[in-house]
Amino acid sequence: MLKLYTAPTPNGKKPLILLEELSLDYSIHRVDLGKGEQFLPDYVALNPNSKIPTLVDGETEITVFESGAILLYLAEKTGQYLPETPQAKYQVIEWLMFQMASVGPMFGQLGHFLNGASEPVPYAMRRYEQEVQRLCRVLDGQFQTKEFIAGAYSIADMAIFPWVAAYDYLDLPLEDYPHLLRWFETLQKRGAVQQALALLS
Ligand SMILES: N[C@@H](CCC(=O)N[C@@H](CS)C(=O)NCC(=O)O)C(=O)O
Repeated sequence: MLKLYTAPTPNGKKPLILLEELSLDYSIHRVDLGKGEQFLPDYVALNPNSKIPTLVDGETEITVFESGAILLYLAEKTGQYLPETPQAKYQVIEWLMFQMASVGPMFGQLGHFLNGASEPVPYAMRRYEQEVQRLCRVLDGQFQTKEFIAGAYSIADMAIFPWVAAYDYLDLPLEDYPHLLRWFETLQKRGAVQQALALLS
């Protein structure tokens, strides 16, 4: 049995989308971030960084933290959503890394300075807004010629989707990026994506 420790945040939704796409048998263990449950010793033993998500695979007794690593683990375990041929596989991995290193941190910081900062910091708001806009242009350019981020639907799309889905919270005018919007609406219509979002709502 797979156990997913998660919460209703963009990073927390990524592995849920994959679990739903794979129709795997799994259970959800909600970590209440507001109550600081991510800092409890039992949880820190699973995830030394005190963040969600974390996956525990009871079959292999492997524990994986970092959402990108969880996506790779499940894709490799099942042989799905990560191509086998090296060129196609590394195209997925490069966009997954792009999400983990750029989209997640920059969108996250913009969300913080727009909605969560204890005082307004105009410089930080401007800096992260510009960087998020730049990243959206990169995504828009890729979706101009590709149906999905690395060609076929993959774990890289599942990693990017929850951050783009936070467009409202980020004051992000998605209509300025027509190809990104087309991709977003395609994913939004997938049953597994809708099911994953509903599970945490
Ligand atoms: N790079 C990590 C980031 C995880 C992360 O930042 N999780 C946030 C929620 S989206 C969290 O657990 N925050 C709780 C805290 O910072 O105390 C991943 O992708 O798994």
